[in-house]
Amino acid sequence: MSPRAPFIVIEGLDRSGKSTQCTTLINRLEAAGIPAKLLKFPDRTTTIGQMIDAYLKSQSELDDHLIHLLFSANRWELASTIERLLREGTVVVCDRYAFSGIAFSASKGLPFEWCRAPDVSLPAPDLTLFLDISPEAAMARGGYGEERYEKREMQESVRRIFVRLAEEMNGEGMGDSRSAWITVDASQTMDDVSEAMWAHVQPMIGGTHRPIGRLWA
Ligand code: Z5A
Ligand code: MG
Repeated sequence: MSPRAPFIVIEGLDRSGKSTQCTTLINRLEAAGIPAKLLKFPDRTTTIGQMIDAYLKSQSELDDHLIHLLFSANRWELASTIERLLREGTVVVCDRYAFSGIAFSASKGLPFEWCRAPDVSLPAPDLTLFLDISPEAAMARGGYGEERYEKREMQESVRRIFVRLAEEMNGEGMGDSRSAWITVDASQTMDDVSEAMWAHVQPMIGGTHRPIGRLWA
C-alpha cells in the first residue's frame, strides 16, 4: 500500500505570520513536485464560516459557547475532506486548527475541557508548527487590532494556553493521537522562519504508513 501524505498544522499567536508562512510552505512543496493543499480555519466561505466572520467583525453577537461550537463545526465540515486528501497523497497544510479553538475560547473564561470536547476525534495533525511571538512584537506588525480578539490581555492568555497545549501534545499519555508539536521563533525574518519550518517538514514529505490519528481520542 502506498503511504498517505502528512497533515501539517500551523498555529500561532495573532500576526505571528501563519498565513504568510502557509503560503510559502505550499509554494515550496509544489515547487518540489509534491501535491499540497492549503486549508484555513475559520473557513469563512461556508454558511457556518459566514456566521463566524460576522461575529469576528463585530457585526453580530453570539453566546460564547455557541461561537465556540460554530468554530468546531467549521472544522468538522472539512474533516472528511482532510482525510481524503491525505489518503490520495496530498499534503494538507492547515492555517489554525482545534488548538486555536481551545486557546481563544478558554481565554474568554470557558472551561478548558469543555472547549476541547467538540474537537475530540478530528483528524490529528502529524506535525504542529507553533509560531511563537511576544504580543508586543506581534502588535508592531500590520493590521493588528481590527478584529474582536486582537487585544493584548487576550493575546497573553491565548499564549499561556498554547504553551499548556504544547506540553500536552508532546507529553506521555496521548496514545495514538500523540503528534509532534514544534515551537518556532516567529520574531525572526520571514526567510529564517520558513527555513526553520522546512527543516521539520522536509523529512515528512515521503509520506507515512501510520494511520490517520484522532485528536485527543
Ligand atoms: N479563532 C477562534 O477563536 N477559534 C477558532 O477555532 C479559530 C480561530 C480557528 C481569526 O483568525 C480569529 O479567529 C483569530 C482566532 C479566532 N482571532 N483573533 N484575533 P484568522 O486566522 O482569520 O486571523 P488572521 O486575520 O489571518 O490574522 P492572523 O492569523 O492573526 O495573522 P497571521 O496569519 O499569523 O499573520 P500574517 O497575516 O501572515 O502576517 C501579519 C503581518 O505581519 C503581515 O503584514 C505580514 O507581512 C507581517 N509578517 C509576517 N511574518 C513576518 C516576519 N517574519 N517579520 C516581519 N513581518 C512579518
Ligand atoms: Mg492569518
